[in-house]
Formats: sequence, C-alpha cells, structure tokens
Amino acid sequence: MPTLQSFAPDTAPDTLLAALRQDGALILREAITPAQVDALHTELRPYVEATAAGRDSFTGTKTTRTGALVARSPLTRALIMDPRILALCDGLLKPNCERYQLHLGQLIRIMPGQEAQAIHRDRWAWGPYLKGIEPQLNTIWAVTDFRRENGATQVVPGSVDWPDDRQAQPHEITWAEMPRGSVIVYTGSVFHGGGANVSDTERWGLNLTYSLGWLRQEENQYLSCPPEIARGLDPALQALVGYAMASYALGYYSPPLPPGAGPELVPPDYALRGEAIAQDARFGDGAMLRAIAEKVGASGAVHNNL
Ligand SMILES: O=C(O)CCC(=O)C(=O)O
Repeated sequence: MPTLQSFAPDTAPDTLLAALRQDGALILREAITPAQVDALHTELRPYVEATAAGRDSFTGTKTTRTGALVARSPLTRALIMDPRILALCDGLLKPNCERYQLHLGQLIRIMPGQEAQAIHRDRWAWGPYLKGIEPQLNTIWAVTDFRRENGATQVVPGSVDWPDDRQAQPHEITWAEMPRGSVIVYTGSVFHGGGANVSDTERWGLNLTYSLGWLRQEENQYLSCPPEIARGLDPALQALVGYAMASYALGYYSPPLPPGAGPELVPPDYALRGEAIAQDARFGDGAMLRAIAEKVGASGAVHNNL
C-alpha cells in the first residue's frame, strides 16, 4: 500500500509544496489542539445533527454535508484563514490567478454503514475543460480521529498527472489516517474519495477548499454568506469569500438604483462598505490592470481592450 507523507504543522511551506506537487496530498499532523477540536465540534453539532443524509451514492446516503460555515461558524473562519494553509494556496494557486477564493466550506459526516465513495478528482466540478493547470487546493480537518475503519479519506498518491479515465487499482489506494486536529491537504487533481465507514462511530471532516479566483465557486458564497452577514467579517476573509475584485474586470456590479441615484460600476465589497471603499481600490484598479498587462506581455493590447 502506498503511504501519504505526514508532516509536523510548522514544516516550511516549500517542503510541503514539493510533497503536494509530487503526491497530490499530504497530512499536517495535529495542526490544532484537542481543545480547539472540541470547541469546533460543539459549535457545529446542532447544524450537523439537523442535516439530512445525501440522496445518491456519490453524496452518500449515510453521509451528511453541512454548509454555510463562514456564516454559521466563527471557529471555522479562523481555520479558513490559517496562515499555514494560505501559504500553500499562495504557492499552488497564486501563480495562475490575481486572487484565490474560498470554493466551499462543508462539514462532511460519514456515518456507520456508509460505503466507500467513488474515487474521483475534485477538479471535475468544472468538467474536463481545464487542462494543465491546478485549479484547487483542498483541506479536510479531522474533527474526529480518521481511521480506515471509520471512513478516512481514500487517496491515490502520485495520481495528479493521470488521464481522467484511469481507474485506481486497490494496491494504489491509501487512507488518510490521522488523529483529530490533523488536516489532509490535497490538490484538485489527485484521485481520492470518502472512505467506507465499517465502524460504529462517526467520522467528521471539515472540508475547506480554495480555488482560482476566476472560476465559479462550488458553494455559492454570496448566497451562503450574504452581505448582511459578510459585513461583520474580517476584511481578508470577506475578500476570500468573494467580496473583492478577482481581477481588473472580474466581479464588479451595478447597484440597481434609480437613474443617477448612486455609482454605476462598483466592486463587490461596495455591498459591504459603500462609499468607504477607497477610489483606487474600485473597478479599474490600475495595479490589477498593470499586473495582467505584464503577464500577457502585451500591455498596449490589454489597455485598448479593457
Ligand atoms: O469526506 C471525504 O473524505 C472526501 C469527500 C469527497 O471527496 C467528496 O465528497 O468529494
């Protein structure tokens, strides 16, 4: 059976990125304390226990998936902003976007009797269209111990470059076994799936995922975390949720006001802060335009077309 590399939580980002690029997945051991895990469990429990199981074999008929975690769970907000994970997003995603974003937040509870989920790639959320680019970084924080028997995530290390139609063989699959408080980090390209729970205890995994800012988010964050809730969040989290321009021309809106009653083109954070937004941070941000012009190497053409 292959193994997943497992690291101390203070391991340098470059070491972790090298493992992530090679294997597509790794474990950060005991990255948060048992007390933090207990508090998370207590905060999430009412929502999780009220969540109905999935309706098909992929979402899992003995699995619950609870979302809107930015809005509902202050403790989850801190994990979304964990600097060790954001450093990995910087390394893996930032080279292919001006800004990365929260793609989804979901507590996945795998209950006794749940069969193994089909092995898949998370990047398939966008279909087969993205080629040669890593769109996604995933985390699943262990809120309970992850054991092979209770549904620890199945992973196929080294499968990031496989063709989409290659089937993982049993000897190529391993399980992300880890004590609670640990986190599995994996890319959108590695083959993996939820494990079978043949035990009599539940497995709770907090799935927080990030994606390139120019892609559609899996969980619609503007509906799961609408402006009236987002207004109270830390500005860096607001931006990660999506209340920020993703590039020079991505994400603006026009407040639907009567003629002349307000500004015409504004960035999404205008919905949170209104006129308090600095003029130079609005649609048309020169720094973002220059960044794109430099990357495409055709500044004149970019200036003329935007
Ligand atoms: O819960 C897990 O261990 C993995 C779940 C998963 O891969 C999915 O639902 O797409």
